[in-house]
Amino acid sequence: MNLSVDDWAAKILDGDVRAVSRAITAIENHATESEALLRQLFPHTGQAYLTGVTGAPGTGKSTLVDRLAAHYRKQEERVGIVAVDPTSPYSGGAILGDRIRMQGHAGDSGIFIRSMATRGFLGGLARTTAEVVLLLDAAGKHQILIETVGVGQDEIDIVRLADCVLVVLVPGLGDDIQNMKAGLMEIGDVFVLNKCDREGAVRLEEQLHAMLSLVMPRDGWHPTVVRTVATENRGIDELATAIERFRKYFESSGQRSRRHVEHWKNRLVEMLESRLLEKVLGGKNGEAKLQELAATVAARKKDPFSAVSELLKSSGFDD
Ligand SMILES: Nc1nc2c(ncn2[C@@H]2O[C@H](COP(=O)(O)OP(=O)(O)O)[C@@H](O)[C@H]2O)c(=O)[nH]1
Ligand SMILES: [Mg+2]
Repeated sequence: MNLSVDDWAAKILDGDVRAVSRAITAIENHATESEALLRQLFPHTGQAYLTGVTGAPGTGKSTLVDRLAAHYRKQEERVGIVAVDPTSPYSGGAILGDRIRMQGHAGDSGIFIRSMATRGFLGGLARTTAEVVLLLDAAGKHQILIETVGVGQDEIDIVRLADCVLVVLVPGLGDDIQNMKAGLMEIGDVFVLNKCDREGAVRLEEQLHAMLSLVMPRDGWHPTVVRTVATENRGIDELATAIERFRKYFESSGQRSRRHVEHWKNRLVEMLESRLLEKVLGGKNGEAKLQELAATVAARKKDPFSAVSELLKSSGFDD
């Protein structure tokens, strides 16, 4: 396929699967045309509703996403799924597992599923994911589901880009709320207690409510708690309703647009950072230059302040 950026963008706006897939690859490879594409597509974005799904590995995020997707498809909503998982099994064997599980949707052109490769440095994953989400938005997906393991800051940054954040918990396995990452507690708009077919669901729910009562309601919203058994499709309608309620609340209270401004503020800073880094340390000698300067500083032959000034000056910035 040898398309001009204009034709490529037009195909994406049409929801053409191959054009979308190619664009994701371009984004992942940091290819120059991805920026040109996203510039053209940007005015057509902002329509999709983004739901982030996070929680420890094995809590059933993929299963939930799959069931939610099926729920939305029944309502004729087009769905995009972006699965991010920094652990290696996901980008190897588990991708296959996901594909198999998602096979129920094979042949349904209203659903697009992509597992993200976790490569790149300097927080590249959050950026890549955000760009892929823009792309799916432009391609006409109504609902975009973003799955990520809730382990680190990067993952938290990823779900932050969502309009609604689901935090998935499961009973048992010593998986006490007390051990839960504080960061996760703060970002959940809806808490999903999955695997409620297991023992300990009631105890977990009690713990969660106790914990939530201590957390200040964020933007006037008290997080909803929904019980599910994803494998049996139980609680999925209730979950979709909870997401919808949150959406209505957020849209009517003006919080959604405030969240979007906050999001773009962070993104602009990130983009600026990465552009500056690219200017200063990009290119094929960047890594070597950094290594050499770092060694000089570590050996106390130069102070770090002078090292940074030197880098800035060498890239044409006045210090
Ligand atoms: N018993 C039970 N198992 C579930 C439930 N939801 C998912 N599972 C299983 O838990 C395992 C991990 O699910 P997966 O969706 O891959 O979790 P993820 O790592 O969070 O994406 C799989 O074997 C699922 O079949 C549930 O509600 N009950
Ligand atoms: Mg998964």
